[in-house]
Amino acid sequence: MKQRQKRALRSVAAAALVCLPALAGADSHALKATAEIKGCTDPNISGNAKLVEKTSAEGIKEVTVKMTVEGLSDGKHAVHIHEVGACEPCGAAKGHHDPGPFGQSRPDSAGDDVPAADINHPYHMGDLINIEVKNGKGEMMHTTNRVTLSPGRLSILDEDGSAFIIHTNPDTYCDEEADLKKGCAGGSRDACGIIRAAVK
Ligand SMILES: [Cu+2]
Repeated sequence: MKQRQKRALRSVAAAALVCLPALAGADSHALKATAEIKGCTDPNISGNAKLVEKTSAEGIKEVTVKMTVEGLSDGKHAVHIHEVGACEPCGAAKGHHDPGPFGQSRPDSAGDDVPAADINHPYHMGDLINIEVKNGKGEMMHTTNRVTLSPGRLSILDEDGSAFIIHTNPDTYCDEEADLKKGCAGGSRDACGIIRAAVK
């Protein structure tokens, strides 16, 4: 076992000890993170996101994302967790968070003559649901067990961090192979927010 894995396991064990009261329903030990959302180019876009990880009775880690944003165009916009915690420029957030065995973080087959068979979207670990904006205000709440805040393969608080990206268009969820065309995951990037562990 690598030294890094040992350290990670020790920190998980330590966190488990500290969080024992959470098993009795105490909420104060839930792992939390936040993100401040800013427009990629439009300074009138702003918002925030709160993330809370809880462990189900079955031992499954579930992360609930609550997001509010102002200044986007009305309608639905794709929201994903992208693989790098960087927003300047928004392209620095790179592809969709997806630490799985396929490692194919591209959201679509843009530029390919034939859509690649291993494009994972909408099944990247960081793929979320659309946020709907009405009269300039959008709210979204979504619970996923595809990511964790705690250490492990699915963690979005990994070495290079993660960031939310809100896209210009809706995610069509690209459900069929033939749907994996350019833009099916929301197209260009409107807003970005680096996900940071909440300071207690
Ligand atoms: Cu995206």
